[in-house]
Amino acid sequence: MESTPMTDGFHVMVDALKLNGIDTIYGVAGIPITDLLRLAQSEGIRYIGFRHEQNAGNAAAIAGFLTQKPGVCLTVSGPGFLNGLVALANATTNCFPMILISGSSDRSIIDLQQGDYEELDQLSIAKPFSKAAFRVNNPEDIGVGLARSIRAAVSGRPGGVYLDITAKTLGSVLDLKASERSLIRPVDPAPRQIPSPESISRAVQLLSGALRPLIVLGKGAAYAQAEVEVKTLVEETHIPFLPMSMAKGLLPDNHPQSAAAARSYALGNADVVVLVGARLNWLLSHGKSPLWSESCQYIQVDIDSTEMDSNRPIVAPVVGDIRSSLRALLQALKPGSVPVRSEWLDAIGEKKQKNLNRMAERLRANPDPMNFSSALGQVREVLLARPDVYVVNEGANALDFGRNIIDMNLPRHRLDSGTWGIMGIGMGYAIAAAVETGQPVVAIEGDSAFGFSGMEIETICRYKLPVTTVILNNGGIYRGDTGDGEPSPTGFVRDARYDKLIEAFGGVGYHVTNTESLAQALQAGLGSGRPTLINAVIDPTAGTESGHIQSLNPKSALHQ
Ligand code: ADP
Ligand code: TZD
Ligand code: MG
Repeated sequence: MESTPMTDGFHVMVDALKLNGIDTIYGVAGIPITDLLRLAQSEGIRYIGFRHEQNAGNAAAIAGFLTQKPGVCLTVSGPGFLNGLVALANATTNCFPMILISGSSDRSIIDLQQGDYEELDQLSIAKPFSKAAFRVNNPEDIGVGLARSIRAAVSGRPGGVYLDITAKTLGSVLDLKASERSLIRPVDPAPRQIPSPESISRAVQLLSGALRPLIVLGKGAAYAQAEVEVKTLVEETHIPFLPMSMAKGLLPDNHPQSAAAARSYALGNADVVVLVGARLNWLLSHGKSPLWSESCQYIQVDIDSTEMDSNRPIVAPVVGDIRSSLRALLQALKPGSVPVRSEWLDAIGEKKQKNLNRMAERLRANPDPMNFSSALGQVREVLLARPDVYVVNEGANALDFGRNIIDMNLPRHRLDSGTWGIMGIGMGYAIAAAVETGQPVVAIEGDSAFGFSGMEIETICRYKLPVTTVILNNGGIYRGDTGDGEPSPTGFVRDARYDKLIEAFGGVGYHVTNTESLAQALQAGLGSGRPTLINAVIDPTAGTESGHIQSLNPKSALHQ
């Protein structure tokens, strides 16, 4: 008698991933997923193995941001899952589509709390940190589980999805025919969402009465790949624009209508603001004074209707996907329906020039030791000639100075701490940017920020990725210690040689103490395409506590 061809959960999972065009997986191996990773690799899926799940998860999340396809991270059960959870939560917070797939131990043991290897009720734990969470208990349900995860990750407001797959499911056998029938490739998982005509009329009406209009571009517009629509809107209406940090490059930072160098002036004086894929959260002072005028009125373009009125009343909510919404808006705007207010443009232009001159002066100064401006001034010069380079940036001063000093020319080329202001995204984001795009990456890192994911330098060397990490090393969180005695809560080892770390794994390290050698090392790193780490020594007294967000830092009233 002929036997029925059989397969197992491992194979079904790999087939489901392949069917859905998942060509790269980020993760850390172990029970019960090791064989899954081996099989995926042998079936042509690229597997990037990390040293810690949080970094693998961050890589998956930013892959999702870059590609509009959910980035996939695979982790082991219990602690491996928990390590990945911060990245899942960060993806959800930032609206990046990712799927965290974790193996899990035996349900019956977990539910009776009988103490299994890496036992944890993962599904319940993941729920509050994810946009959606599912568990697959049978191999024939893997197809449904992955299809629902993909839809949840990319439809509407994107986010992190948790998919729990039990060890038993992976190991179970099933009929090959049944397995083939069970696979699903979701049709149109992120459908266009056309805004209502009334919402467009309301927006046009508000804009036509504006005296000092402003467009604020957020990373939602970058994710939506709306650069063509954004450019048309900005250039046809002559409205000045302000990019949030990860929206830099949607239009080049040197665009004449950019109000970035006159940020406070533009926000403080605008009377009608169009928010395009940007939330009025802490990064925009919740729309409140003194940054904003009390009388400012908002048009908000967002795919998530519940975002409206979250901080300030939204007079003209436009709920839809950004590309469709901007197209509808452009169609409704007749030539001249937004009057050009030259006084407004001139005032912004004047303020901008003053601030740019001031910055140029700071960038030109060449103090010894280097400070943030002088070091980043060199990085800026080198990168001006390399718009193709992806820039990753985290830290406090290293982040705030980096955002202002480094100009971007292309969309989605700046990846940073984002909505949470989180440390630890650096190496994960850098690795995924290199893997997903094949382009060179420069990671501009505070020395503290780097430490959160620094061990992935080995991963960068192992996969020979074209990543140059520049550590702005001021010897601590915000600043370094200068006295003797017990280390302060913010200080690290003085004169730390981070450049030697990368040498342990065969990469190239530079220790630089002046601007000239910093520029040379960066050129060399970019030119070689080899894993490079530049330890740039910064004056330990150069930074300010909490960088540019000191106002958010409560201080003890009794201490001083
Ligand atoms: P930023 O930090 O740059 O200000 P946010 O992360 O606060 O940006 O805001 C991004 C917004 O973009 C979110 O409210 C999200 O719902 C929205 N968004 C994401 N993708 C789309 C899309 N395709 N169309 C419309 N809105 C989107
Ligand atoms: N932990 C996490 C996960 N995220 C955080 N944001 C912090 C801690 C607190 N924090 C900041 O907000 S910035 C920062 C920490 C620890 C590091 C600042 O030091 P740095 O940058 O060396 O990276 P500068 O250039 O010295 O300011
Ligand atoms: Mg530091």
